[in-house]
Amino acid sequence: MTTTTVANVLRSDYQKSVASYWNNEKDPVNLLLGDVDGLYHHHYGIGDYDRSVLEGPEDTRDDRIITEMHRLETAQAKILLDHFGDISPADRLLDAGCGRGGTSFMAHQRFGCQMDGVSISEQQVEFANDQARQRGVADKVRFHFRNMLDTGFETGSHRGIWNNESTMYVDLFQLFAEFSRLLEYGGRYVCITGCYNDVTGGRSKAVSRIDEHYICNIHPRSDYFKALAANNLVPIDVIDLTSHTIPYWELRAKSSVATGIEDPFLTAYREGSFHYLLIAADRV
Ligand code: GPP
Ligand code: MG
Repeated sequence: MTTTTVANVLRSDYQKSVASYWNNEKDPVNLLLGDVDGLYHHHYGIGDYDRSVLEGPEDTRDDRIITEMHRLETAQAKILLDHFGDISPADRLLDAGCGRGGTSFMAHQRFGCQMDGVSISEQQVEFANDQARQRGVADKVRFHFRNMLDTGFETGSHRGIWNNESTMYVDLFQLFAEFSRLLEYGGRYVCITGCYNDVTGGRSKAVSRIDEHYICNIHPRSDYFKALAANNLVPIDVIDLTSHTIPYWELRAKSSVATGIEDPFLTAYREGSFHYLLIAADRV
């Protein structure tokens, strides 16, 4: 890919509608949390929250809740990055569906590696590149307006790739075919995702409400493993994070930045129709 124009990045009306959603997204649930320390995330949190944030002086309570939610979201990204093992400054990593870049900056800080992030939202790419300039890392951390199904990067160019809650926008077979092409032999793929439970049956009502809210298409758990196997990606770790993300949603439901999607997440997780899963796989 030599030029990135709207026409060759956004290939379908569906992709255009997803791009439009993210180009217009300015929700305090993401911006106020990002303002805490300048890492802007588009994913959820992991771990228990400090119950004391719900007590104490009322005038500072909401700020303390927001800071605590942000801490849990950063902990989630840390767990994702923990699964890359040793990454050196010479290695190149790809953040597929990078949002405003939070996880990419954490990876660069930790590994000193070269980072590429791709998003089909021009606003997110611009925001993330501004952040890279402000942080003085724009020579090493670059965000591109590109489609993760067809990135235009060279074959075998990346040591690791992740999706932090972005796989529900794409066909997994197409996605993993592209990642299989991009990863060097022995390269690592990691994703954290919400997927529905094959065992309880099809998409539950709560899962459908999540799909509708984000204009996404949550996949069944089984699809991940079929699509990985079809593309020479061999799982090494599969971790069910469901019980670890429920506290985040409970806290978020009590915060001033709740968006209304908290109940469907809590219902879906508690009824067992939906899992919060981490998958790590190696390219063979
Ligand atoms: C958005 O994060 C995440 C998604 C659109 C993926 C859906 C995730 C699943 C696990 C199904 P965000 O931080 O932008 O969302 P919000 O604005 O609700 O915080
Ligand atoms: Mg968020």
